Amino acid sequence: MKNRFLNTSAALCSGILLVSVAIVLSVLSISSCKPKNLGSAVSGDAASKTYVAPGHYDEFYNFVSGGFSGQMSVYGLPSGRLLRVIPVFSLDPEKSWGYSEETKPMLNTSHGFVPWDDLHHVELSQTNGEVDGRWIFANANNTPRVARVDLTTFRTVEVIELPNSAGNHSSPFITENTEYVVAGTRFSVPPDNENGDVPINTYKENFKGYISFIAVDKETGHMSIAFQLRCPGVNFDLSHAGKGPSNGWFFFSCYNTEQANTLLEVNASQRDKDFIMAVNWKKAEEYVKAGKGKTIPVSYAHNVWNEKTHTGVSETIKEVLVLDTKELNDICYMIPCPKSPHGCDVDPTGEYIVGSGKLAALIPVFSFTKLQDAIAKKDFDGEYQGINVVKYESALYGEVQKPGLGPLHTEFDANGNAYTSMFVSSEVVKWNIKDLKVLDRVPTYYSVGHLMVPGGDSRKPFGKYLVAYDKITKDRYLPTGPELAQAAQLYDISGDKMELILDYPTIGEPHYAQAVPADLITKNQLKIFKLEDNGHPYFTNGEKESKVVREGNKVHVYMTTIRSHFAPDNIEGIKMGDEVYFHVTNLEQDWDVPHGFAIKGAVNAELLIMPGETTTLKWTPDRVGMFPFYCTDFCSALHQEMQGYIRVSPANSNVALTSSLGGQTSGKTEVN
Ligand code: RUQ
Ligand code: CUA
Repeated sequence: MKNRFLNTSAALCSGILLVSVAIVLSVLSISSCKPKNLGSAVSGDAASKTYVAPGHYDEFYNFVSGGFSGQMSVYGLPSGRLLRVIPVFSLDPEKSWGYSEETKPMLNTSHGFVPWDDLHHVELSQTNGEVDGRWIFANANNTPRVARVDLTTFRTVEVIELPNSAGNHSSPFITENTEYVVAGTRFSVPPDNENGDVPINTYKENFKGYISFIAVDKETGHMSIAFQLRCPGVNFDLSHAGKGPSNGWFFFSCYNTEQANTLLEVNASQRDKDFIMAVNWKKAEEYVKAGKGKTIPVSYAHNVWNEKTHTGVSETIKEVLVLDTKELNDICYMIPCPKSPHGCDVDPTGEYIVGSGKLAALIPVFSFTKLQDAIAKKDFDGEYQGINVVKYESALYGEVQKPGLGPLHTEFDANGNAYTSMFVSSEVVKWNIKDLKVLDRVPTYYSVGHLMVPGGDSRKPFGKYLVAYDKITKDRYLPTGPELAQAAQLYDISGDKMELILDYPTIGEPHYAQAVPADLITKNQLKIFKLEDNGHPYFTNGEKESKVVREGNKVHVYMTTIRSHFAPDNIEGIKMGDEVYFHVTNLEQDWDVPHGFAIKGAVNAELLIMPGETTTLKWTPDRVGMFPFYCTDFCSALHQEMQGYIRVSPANSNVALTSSLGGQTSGKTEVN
């Protein structure tokens, strides 16, 4: 049985090898694809290192992208226990995200309601280059958006759409005081205000790559697009901000500098070197101040969660400020980087920039100091689309030789070491940043993508653990049909040698992840919403105020919920053709006492209402009859008693609109 799985895995691995990197691989052994000693990979004391006793807390929160699930999940480390799934660019029936009337606007875009996306990267906010536990940002790849999740509530509180973009992959990465979140487009396309109805093979003339600089308000976290850079039409893949001495710069990996528009697999792998684009964003800011930007008409959605009204508000923004990097050509410089770079990572000192060429047999490390010297001396090797190309050797600090196959991403510890994932050879390689010597390598199971060290892309990594996020798991778990669980693998990196200590399955396909010491988050947790602060327009301040109000064919139910009943719990006089809005206020003021609300036949999911909050479910009855509703969250010993009835009559009936609780008319009934 086991062998059969392993054989499939080997076949699959070599399939990947043959298709994507045949050229590089012909000289190298392909046997490294299948790790050999499965049995000996985990040592005896691994369990004690990951054991978090019942009733005890994990040391870190680990935020993990869900890839095509559009969600973010939260795990504890080192236990690997799943704590929560946060809907970001997705519907979530569990939390009524995207189903309640209040949350729908959060998923609005210029294309309308888009309740799905492909979430690849998460990035924690930083202060002085250190993770501060305030917010976590996430990207939507497909319909380009950036979201902000508030870590006091673990809720998505803002989503901004990106104009002039497609495939928002190089996103969202932040500067060291969270001044900006940046987002680079993966697909270059004709800009929104230019004619997009052009032959695809006019790529070279008509397609452009845009990078967005989203300003983040220090106090509130509110995002706004400060400016965009109009760049050559390449594919931007990943990025990271400079830090310390390189603060003020941003680095983006680019591929398809061939500007192919078909069969990129071959056509975008022609050049020996693509680029890392170095962006001087402080310079860009100066140009903005000096009025060098052009305001371009566009249309994009900006959705903000209002904490007072417990409601998302979507507004459409109609223009964006653009700086043209061809005209203002001291904003950007191209650094040649071998073979279709993917990851682009900056070490904790801010001096070293690591480019990971997917098809390269080495890892180049660039020096920020050398880059600055080269720029000052105009040590250029011509131009690329109007942008100066710095000579490779002039910016290069050195190369890590023979690191492994298919380098993708690099994270750092606090002791001057780097860890690079090797997709093709399925391993993590540890190397020293100063002397570029490989120090250790461990297998992953299998085909590792991103890596995560807590604080590993900040100025202050916490080290201790490394998590590898694997694309393929094959024989690691009990099989679950054609699709197997994706996985995270936890390594202890506190010693010289990396040691695998835990495997745990993940939700969706994990890409980037970040972790933060638990106390940075726990100290700020919001436990309830205060009733006295509730500014929802349909807030019901106590059972006495519960009521039903008819406005034409719309019926608003001002409902409250508290252990263990709804007020009102009997409603009559609803008619066919009515639209019923249940505005449910949870009157509880205790931590962890949500109530649910569900009604038979509702196409919407249930509601899950937090203490002190008001949430709305829209329901259109489709037949005459009796409709029970009930609480879906097991809230007390009498949870099963938490229920009610709604009577629906024919459109022409003259049953009066009434609502009651315990036989008493509940509040008033208004017919407007
Ligand atoms: S990606 S596995 Cu971040 Cu979309 Cu590299
Ligand atoms: Cu409220 Cu169950």
